[in-house]
Amino acid sequence: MKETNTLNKTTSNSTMIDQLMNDVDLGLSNKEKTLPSKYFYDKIGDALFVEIMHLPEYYVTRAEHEIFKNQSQEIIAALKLDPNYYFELIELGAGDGLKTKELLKELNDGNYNFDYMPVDISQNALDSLESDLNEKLPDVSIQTKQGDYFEVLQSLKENKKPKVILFLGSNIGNMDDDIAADFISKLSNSLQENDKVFLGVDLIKDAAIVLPAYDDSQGITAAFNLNLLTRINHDLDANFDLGSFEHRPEYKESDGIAKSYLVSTVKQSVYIGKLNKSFQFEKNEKILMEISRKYNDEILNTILSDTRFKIKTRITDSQKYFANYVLEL
Ligand code: AVJ
Repeated sequence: MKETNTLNKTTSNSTMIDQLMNDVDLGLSNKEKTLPSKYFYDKIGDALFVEIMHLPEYYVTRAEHEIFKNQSQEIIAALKLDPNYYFELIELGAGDGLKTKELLKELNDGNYNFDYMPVDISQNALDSLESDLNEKLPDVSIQTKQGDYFEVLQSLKENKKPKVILFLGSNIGNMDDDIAADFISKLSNSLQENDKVFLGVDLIKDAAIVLPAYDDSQGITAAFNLNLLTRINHDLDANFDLGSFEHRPEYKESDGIAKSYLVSTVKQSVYIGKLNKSFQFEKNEKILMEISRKYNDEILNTILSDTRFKIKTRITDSQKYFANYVLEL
């Protein structure tokens, strides 16, 4: 049975701009300037991220894709799915759904009874995912929802249908540990006893592997970061000079956190029309654009410690670069 629903957008365009205004003002007024990475994903950002996922240096997607391709039966078993029982398969930050499609195909072939509900900040990404799935897996029922992760928590509580939540791609890594713990705790309080979470995280490893993933030789990741300045220029009538900001990622295995900065190469002032405000940049002053946290069992257990979740199992790729954890209440 196929069912589509495009009417349940949670964020209209104007409130998205209002939020962007507010977040940019806050971030650039901070002593250590920062901009929220969730705004990377406009039309150009979505396309650049698809390119990132195919970069030779960006092992993250490939490692998780390998798990979904080679171990989909293990995933289904670990989640204790049963063709006789209905569930909602809800994916937070679905993007292009590349890995999920492997699982959807397996579930479809096995006659599992479910609805697929991808959530994403980008309506554009959801539209392409929906038409792609309608073409490739026409029997899978899909209902898309636009919004950020926190916005979907409320809607999870609204029905008591059995749920499997997919939170893949190390998307959780964009949150610092306190925010991740708060989010996971709220998520656990939105679910019922037998619901499951399938959480994909990038594992802590050598800087020689992690750093190039955020500093590719073709400069796609640099363009991805700079594109947020272009978006702010466009959406908030700002005058960032893209030629005077340089992409600089940092990662130390001892922290386990990759950080992407844009560095102002000159002392300069940037005017943001919609805020009617100027922001001063010293030469070499940095804007923190994104954190990409890497994990191990201990870090994940700390994040889970104040939540109702327990780690049930973990599945890794052949190189042990990436792990998918089953979390249970
Ligand atoms: C989609 C958040 C998992 O942090 O690795 C990739 C985003 N940024 N290259 C990541 C990203 C730069 C990605 N996540």
